[in-house]
Amino acid sequence: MTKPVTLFELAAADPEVRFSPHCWKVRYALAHKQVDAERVPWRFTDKDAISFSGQGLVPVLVHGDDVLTDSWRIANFLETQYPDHPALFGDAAQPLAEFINAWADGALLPRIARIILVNIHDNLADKDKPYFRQSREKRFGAPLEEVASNRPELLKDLGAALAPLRGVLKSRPFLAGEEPRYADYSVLGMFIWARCVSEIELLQPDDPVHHWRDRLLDIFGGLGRKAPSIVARATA
Ligand SMILES: N[C@@H](CCC(=O)N[C@@H](CS)C(=O)NCC(=O)O)C(=O)O
Repeated sequence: MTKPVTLFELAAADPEVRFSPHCWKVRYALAHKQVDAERVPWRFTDKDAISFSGQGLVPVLVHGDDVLTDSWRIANFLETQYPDHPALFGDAAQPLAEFINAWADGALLPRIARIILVNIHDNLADKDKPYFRQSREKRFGAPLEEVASNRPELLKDLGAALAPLRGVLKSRPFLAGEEPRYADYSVLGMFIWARCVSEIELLQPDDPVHHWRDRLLDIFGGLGRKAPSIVARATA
């Protein structure tokens, strides 16, 4: 019997705009595993709604009686729970996917955050704005507008940080090889995050990373490309 699955996802003022990179990793992991989930919008300040998980961050996945937090742990849980569904990690690649996930979180997330912080703020529900401003200004040590002020420099820095990914994608279509797996989704989450809340284009059109992102936006019936966003884009 299939178990009921619920995913709590970070939402902007528009509840359809679900922009968290970590939640997107889980959306892709669920799609890859062919597991349906009820998706519940959650706001930064709705801490009570997920207090049952023992912490205050999303994604939170409720799977039958199990409550899971942290996208990496959720991916591992899904892989174990659904061994007969398409493999998220494949062969012995799980430790490598863990590294990629850590690289995306450590090297890409803070760089992209600096670029889109103000856009995120402006698209939050009003009740979330003071919390976001205060917590992120503390984290980045400056007013949001100041953190994002030198955008050309920040984009250049992001471009340089993407060099390892760019190199790999010159010789294969996906990080995981011929087919996409969790390693790809953990990096893609960062780009969908930006796409949901900002018009800023992070990648040059001729960048192999741009083409890789396009391929991933189109899989699973255009899951990423069709993601509700504050920006009106062609989805075809
Ligand atoms: N390592 C966690 C990170 C989760 C995380 O930082 N989630 C953010 C949304 S992207 C959050 O819930 N933030 C709530 C807050 O800042 O209060 C994961 O991979 O799931």
